[in-house]
Amino acid sequence: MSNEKFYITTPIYYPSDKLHIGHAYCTVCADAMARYMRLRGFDVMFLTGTDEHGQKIEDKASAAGVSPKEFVDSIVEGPRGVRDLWKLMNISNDRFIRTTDDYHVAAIQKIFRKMYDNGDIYKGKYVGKYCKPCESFWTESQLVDGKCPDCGREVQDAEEEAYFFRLSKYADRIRDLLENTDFLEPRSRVHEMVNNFIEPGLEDLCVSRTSFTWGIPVDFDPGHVVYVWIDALSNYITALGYMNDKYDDMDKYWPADVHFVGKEIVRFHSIIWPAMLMSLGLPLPKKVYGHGWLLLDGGKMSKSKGNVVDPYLLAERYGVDALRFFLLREFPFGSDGNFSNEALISRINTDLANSLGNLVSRTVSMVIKYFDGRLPESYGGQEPLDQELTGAAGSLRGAYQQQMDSYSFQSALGEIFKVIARANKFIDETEPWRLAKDEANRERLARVMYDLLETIRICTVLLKPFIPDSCQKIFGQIGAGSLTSWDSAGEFGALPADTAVQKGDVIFPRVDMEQELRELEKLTSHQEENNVPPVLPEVSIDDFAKCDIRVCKVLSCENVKKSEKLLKFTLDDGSGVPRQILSGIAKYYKPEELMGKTVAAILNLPARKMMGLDSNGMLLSAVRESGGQEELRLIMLDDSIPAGSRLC
Ligand code: ME8
Repeated sequence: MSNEKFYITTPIYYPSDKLHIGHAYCTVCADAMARYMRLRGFDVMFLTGTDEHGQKIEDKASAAGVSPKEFVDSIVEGPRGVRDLWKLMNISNDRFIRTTDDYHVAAIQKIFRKMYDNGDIYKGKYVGKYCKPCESFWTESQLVDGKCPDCGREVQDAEEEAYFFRLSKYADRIRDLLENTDFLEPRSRVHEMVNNFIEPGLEDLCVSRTSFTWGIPVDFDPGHVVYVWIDALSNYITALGYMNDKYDDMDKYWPADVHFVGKEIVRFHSIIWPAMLMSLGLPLPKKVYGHGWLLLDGGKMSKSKGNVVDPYLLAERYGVDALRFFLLREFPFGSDGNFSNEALISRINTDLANSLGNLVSRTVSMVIKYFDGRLPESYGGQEPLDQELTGAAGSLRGAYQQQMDSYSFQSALGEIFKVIARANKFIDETEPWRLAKDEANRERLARVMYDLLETIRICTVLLKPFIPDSCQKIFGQIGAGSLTSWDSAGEFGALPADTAVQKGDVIFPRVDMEQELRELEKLTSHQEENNVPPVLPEVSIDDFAKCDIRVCKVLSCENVKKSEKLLKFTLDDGSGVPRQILSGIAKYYKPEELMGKTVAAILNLPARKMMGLDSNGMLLSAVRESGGQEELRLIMLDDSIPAGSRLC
């Protein structure tokens, strides 16, 4: 057993929407890696979590009519939220960080101050462009065709007093790190970083905002909140106890052995993150691995395109291990891959049901049939055919380790399935059913069965990081007992001679491709139609009763000058004094359509100023996203209800 440590992280997910299969991809890969290192005897720390601040969340929460914290709570902790998804996918993370956790918030304030005190953060003026969906600042020269270089969307002008991080100071060290070490993999990503970001000259980075409040306040200048990427990247150290007392694992686990990240956030992890660590005087992570994307019909899966694939649906239908296996077996980790239901079902059928499942069930059935479930103690010697199989199984661990150590999950599985294919062929070649006809072949038959069971055992030990639950079932069926360790997979012949097997359920049922494709089609379109956000955490009836929601009549409605969004309403709320409310619904209604209508408004919200005008309350509307578009309708009530009536 080694006591060496291994610290692995996933990106922390942005809980602006429910996670999709693309998000599950990286976490499943990281989980396989963490389990593999544990199998090897390493002391593993596997961290994942959620990145919960920023303007996008603030906007989404306000559209949903809840506070940002309530909004993120519902997606992180709520039913079918982030935590539930990781539980479902059998993710074995040791720690889960939320950037709204108190210890993280306090640590970020200290980290910011430390970089300010050492002169790496200074106050200046930000003039540039901002991409709201990516929460990224860009200079004019970094834009591609005037648009965000990451996502290709429109950017907006931004100018304000802000704090800056002296990224430029670290340009040479970062270039050296990228070009002369194997810090960033795959290597193709190095050229991308150097050509696109280092060559044009690294500029200082704007690291605070004043235009919204949902972030961690700079404690010595509270109008500013810390730029969300400074907050998010630091999770990798705050979750170990850096600048906080919640944990005390920095010495033990830092630096990270590997950060797994999607390719679009490699820039943050391979340029900004090492520069921050240099500024803090901390060692750098050993590696950043930028994996590819799961594509759907050739494009990135994203909620705004309305083309996401729901991992719940697939895991519940085919089993968690089948889904995990597909993600790890089908796509090379460093490149993009196209997701399709056909590919998923075909993998389940060929590799799991036909190759592995069949090998296990045929072998176990034969041991039961020919030896009443228990092998004898003495066998005949090995023949060349046996040696071919046992040689392949005996050397599998080495080939597998080489692939796993370079994060080539697909190839590691490829090595295992070569041996499984060899074992299935071995059954056809040795024809145990013919051997069984003659008592004189009993020792030969026992040898064949033993070779098969032992091959299955070795393959199953090495499959544990990928399909852990199924492996336990296979171990149970082949009578592996406690012989499931890494050491036991290094040599052929560890299984005791008189091993006993047990018939069990079919581990990987075959899937009817045609029928399933039809079903999935139906289910997915049904899901799209019902694309409703999660239910928020409960509130008490007393809290609800504090909301004063009234029936109002629209006395007048007009556009607000210079605003594309706002309509100005004058309402009869039954009090006899006209009430003015501004509402951002100009995109959905023409003012004349709303004259005289009976609507609902919450009256006891704090007054707000918008475009210099007072707004005293909020009109209630129904909001829904469909195909990436937001649809909104005002709540209209029966005209016979008098103004001023309370809704309860
Ligand atoms: O980027 N295929 O969060 P996020 C593969 N909060 N990976 C995909 C994918 C797809 N179709 N779609 C998304 C963030 N991902 C930040 C991280 S870390 C300090 C902060 C991956 O929820 C994506 O590449 O937008 C990224 O690595 C991860 O999901 C989280 O994305």
